[in-house]
Amino acid sequence: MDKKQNNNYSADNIQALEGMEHVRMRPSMYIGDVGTRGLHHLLYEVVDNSIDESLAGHCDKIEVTINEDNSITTQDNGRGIPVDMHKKEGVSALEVVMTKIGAGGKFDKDSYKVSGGLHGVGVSCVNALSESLKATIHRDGKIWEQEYERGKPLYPVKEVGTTDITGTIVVFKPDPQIFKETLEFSYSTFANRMRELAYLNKGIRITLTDKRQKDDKGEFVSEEFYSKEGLKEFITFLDETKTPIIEKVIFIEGEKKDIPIEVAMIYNSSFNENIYSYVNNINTHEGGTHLSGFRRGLTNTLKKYADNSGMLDKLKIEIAGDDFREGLTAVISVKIAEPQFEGQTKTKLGNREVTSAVSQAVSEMLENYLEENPNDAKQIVQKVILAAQARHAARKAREMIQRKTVMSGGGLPGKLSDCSMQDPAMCEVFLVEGDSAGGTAKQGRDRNFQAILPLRGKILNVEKAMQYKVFENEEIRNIYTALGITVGTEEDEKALNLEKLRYHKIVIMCDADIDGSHISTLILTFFFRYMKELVEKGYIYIATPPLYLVKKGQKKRYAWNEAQRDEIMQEFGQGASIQRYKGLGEMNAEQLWDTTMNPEARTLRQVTINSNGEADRVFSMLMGEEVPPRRAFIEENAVYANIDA
Ligand code: 0RA
Repeated sequence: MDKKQNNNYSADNIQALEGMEHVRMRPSMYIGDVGTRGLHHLLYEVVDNSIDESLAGHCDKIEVTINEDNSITTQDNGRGIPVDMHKKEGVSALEVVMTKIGAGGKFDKDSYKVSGGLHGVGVSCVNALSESLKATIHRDGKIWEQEYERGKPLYPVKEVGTTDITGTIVVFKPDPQIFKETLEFSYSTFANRMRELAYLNKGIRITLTDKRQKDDKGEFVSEEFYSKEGLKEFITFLDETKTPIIEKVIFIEGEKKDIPIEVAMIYNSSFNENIYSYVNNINTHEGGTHLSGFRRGLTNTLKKYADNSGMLDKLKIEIAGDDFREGLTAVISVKIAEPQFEGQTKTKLGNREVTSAVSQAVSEMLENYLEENPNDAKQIVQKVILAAQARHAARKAREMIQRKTVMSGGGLPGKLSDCSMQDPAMCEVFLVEGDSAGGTAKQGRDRNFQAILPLRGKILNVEKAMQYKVFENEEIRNIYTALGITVGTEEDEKALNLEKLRYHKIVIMCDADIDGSHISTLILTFFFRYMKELVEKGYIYIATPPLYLVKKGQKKRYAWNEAQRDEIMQEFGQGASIQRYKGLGEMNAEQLWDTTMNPEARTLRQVTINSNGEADRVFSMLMGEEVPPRRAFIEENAVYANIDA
C-alpha cells in the first residue's frame, strides 16, 4: 500500500465520520422526524436493502424480530453485504456501507453500490441513529462481523466462523439521545408495512415476530407475509369487506419505456374511490404522474367503450372523470431508476415520462379486458352511469351548503356556540353528542377559544349513503358551515376548500360507552370519507372523558381505566367510594372542564392514518354492508367492548 492511498483513506474516513455526525445532528433531514414515524422508518431502511437484493434475484426471505429490549433483528438470505477490502476507502466494504452516507446511493460507480437501493438513505443512517448495531454477514463460506456504537465501529471487520448460507443479519437498538419521544415499536405498524411489502413484491416471504408479546398458546406473536400473486391478492385483501360487482380482479402487468408497471383493480358496490399508488415500494400519498397516467388510461378507455356500447344514448347528463372511479379499488405500482419526488411530503412523483407510459399500458390492456369480458364491462358502465346521476343530485345538495357558508357572514348554524377569538390556530370546536351534554360543555368551556357544536343523536352513516343524501343531511351541513369548509372547485368537484377553516382543533367528544364509541366512529367515518385532508393535517382529535371518580371525604381523583381506579382505591384506603361515569351527562360543567376540556389537564387523542388501506378496510367493515366480517372484527376485538360491562 503506498503512501498516497493511506492519506486518502484517512481523509475519506474523516469525511465519513462527518457525514454520520451530520445525520445525528439533523436526523429529520434523513428520516423525516424523530417521533414514532422516524423510529419505525429505521427498520424500513434496512428491509429496503433486503428487498433490493430480492429485486436483483438473490433473496426470497426476510425475518424481522422485535426483541424484548426493543432492539430489532433483521435477517435476509441475500448475497450478504460485501466484506472484501474496498479499493478506494481502504477498509472493508461492509464498514463503508455502514459508515458512509451515500448521496443517492452512488458513491463509487466502479465498485459496489452503496445500497439504499432505488431510494432511501441507506443502512448507514440507521447505524448513525442507533446506540448499538451489529452486522453479521454470511458470505463465501465465512461469517464476518462488526459492531458499532452511534455509528462508530468498535473494531475492524473480523471473521468469526464458517457457514454454508449467505445473507445479512443486522441487530440495532435506536438511540434514546435521538428518539426522545418514544423508543417503543408498534407491532401493528410494522405488520401493515410488511404485509404491504409482501403484496408489492410477490414471492418474498417476510416474517415478523414480537418477542415482547405471547399469544394464547404461549408462543411469541408472529406472522408470515407472503403473496404468490402480488397486487391481485392485495386488491382482494383491501376489498375483503366489500361486495364486488365484477367477476374477478383486473390485472395489468407490463413494461413501457423501460418502466415496469403493475396495476390491479376491481369495482365494488360502494361509492368510494380507493387508489393506492407506489413508486419503488413507496406509497405516493400525493399521487403524481403515474396516477395521472392511470386515470387518463382508465377514463379514455372506459369512455370509448361506453360510447360504442350505446348504453349512454339516452343519458342526458355529462359523464365526468370522477364517475369512472366510483366504487373503484386500484393499486398502481411502478419501479423507476431515478424518481423525482415532489409535494409537501415528498410523496408525489414528478417524472414527466411516466404519465404516458402508464396511460398507454393501462389503455391497451384494459381495452382487451373489456372486449373479452363483456359482462364485466356492462357492469362497470352501468356503475359509471349511476355515479354520474348521483353526482348531479349531490351537486344540487352541495350548492345549498355553499350558499349558506359563503354568502351569509352570520350564517353559522344556530346550534353552534362559537368562541370569541378569531385566529383558527388558537381555536377549538367540540362536536358533542346530544343537546344535554352540549349544554354542560357550553357551561364548562373557556369561551375565548372553545366552541361547542352539539350533534343530534346518531349522525348519518355515510358509508351506506349516497353522496347527495350526505349533503342533504342537516347535522352534516352544520359541520360544514360551523367549520367554514366548502366543497368543489372548477377542476375537482370533491376538493375541500380549507382556506376559511375556522378551527385547527376539531374534537369529537362522546360518552365513554359503546353508544358513544359508535357515534365517534360514525363521525370519524364522515371525516375519513369526506374531509380526509383534515385527518391528514392532524386537525381531528378525540376527547377522553374519565370512566370513574374515586372519592374519600374531600379527596377526589379521576380514573380513565380499571387499573388506575384500583390504584387510587388502594391509595385512598378504607372508606373510598367509586362513581362510574356512564356518560358525559353525568358530569357537571366543572368536572367536564377539569377532566376533558382543560388543555392543562386533558388527554386528546389525535387521529392519524397509519395505513390508508387499513383505515379503509376498517371503516367499510364497521360501517358497510357486509355483516359477517363486522361480527368477526367485533369478536376479535371484544376486549375493547368490555369497557361497557
Ligand atoms: C452493498 C452491495 C451489495 C449488497 C448490499 C450492500 C446489501 C445490503 C444489505 C442490507 C441488508 N441486507 C443487505 N443485503 C445486501 C451487492 C452485493 C454483491 O454484489 O455481491
